[in-house]
Amino acid sequence: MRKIIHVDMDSFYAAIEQRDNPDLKGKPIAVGGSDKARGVIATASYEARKYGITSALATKVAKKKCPRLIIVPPRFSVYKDVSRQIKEVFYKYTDLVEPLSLDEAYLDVTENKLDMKSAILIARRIKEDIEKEVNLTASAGVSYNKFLAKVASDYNKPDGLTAILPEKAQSFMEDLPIEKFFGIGAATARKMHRLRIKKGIDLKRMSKLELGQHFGRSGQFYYDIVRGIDNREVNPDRPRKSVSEETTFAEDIVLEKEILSVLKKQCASLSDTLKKNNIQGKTFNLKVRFKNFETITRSKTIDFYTSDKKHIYTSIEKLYKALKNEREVRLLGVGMSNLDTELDGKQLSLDL
Ligand code: DCP
Ligand code: MG
Repeated sequence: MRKIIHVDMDSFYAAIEQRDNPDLKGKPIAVGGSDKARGVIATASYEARKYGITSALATKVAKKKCPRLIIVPPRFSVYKDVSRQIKEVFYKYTDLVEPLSLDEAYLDVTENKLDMKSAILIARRIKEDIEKEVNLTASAGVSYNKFLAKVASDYNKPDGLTAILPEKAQSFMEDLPIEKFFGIGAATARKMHRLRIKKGIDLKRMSKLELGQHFGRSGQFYYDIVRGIDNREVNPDRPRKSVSEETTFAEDIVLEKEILSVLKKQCASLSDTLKKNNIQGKTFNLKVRFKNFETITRSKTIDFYTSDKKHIYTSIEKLYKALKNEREVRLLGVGMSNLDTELDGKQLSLDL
């Protein structure tokens, strides 16, 4: 099961304007074009949202809803800089980062650079790092797929942190009002209301066929997501630097035969992942953690790229044997770095 985090900054453009101009703090403001130039609102501060000011609303209409609304012209280069800074925070934890816009991204932290087990803890750290780095708040959602993580980040905005655990996903989705489903826009929500679909549970009562008849191909998507099914992968926007597999044992192991058999399985699985993603590598990495948590790593670089499981295992086996280890082992990991990332996703697989 994967661990996915979705991070979304709170009232992004407006929060930056309030951060940089103390006069705007605590006030209803909106970033956008002026009413005289037929402008529209890009986003509004949470103080302004109470008056019904939302993205894409005509500034003229917004001013009517809230006469003391302060309109601030956008400063896109500043927003881009902040966006770069928050991405650097994400990359501290994983290279599997898929930005959706300047202010939000999916992260796959199933394996992460800090070896942290709890995705909720990572999400909390990311929120703290962002606050420290750029002095703004973000909301985060944690779950086992993209859809649920996205719904979760939106659930308790601003400054929220919501996790949807696997055992809670069904009831969470059943209770969720359908307009809160990411991907169901206002028009679809109205159509669903006409069909008496108000919450996830109503959607769940519809068969795949019925949903298909009413909503076409999207119907199939709705059928899956209301059941917490979403197999989309996090597509990183920059090439991966390494791929790895690791296992922590319930009970420490010491027999070389047993250790080598685990490493062999890990190499096979690593080779599968590499092939599936069309990646090859030149550097093999072995990681061993002992009973006392002491961790060592060993690597070997060869002069050609490979994803072949025999090549990988031969090197890993040599690296392990060279340790002449006699201590109890609690974790084993194998990985490849120095990747031929030119291939990453760009070339068709040659599986025949
Ligand atoms: N944006 C825009 N026009 C839109 C929607 C958004 O220009 N129709 C811009 C302004 C937002 C930014 O993109 O600040 C991020 O969009 P979000 O949907 O994440 O909205 P906010 O971050 O502003 O608010 P929230 O706290 O709801 O995420
Ligand atoms: Mg946002």
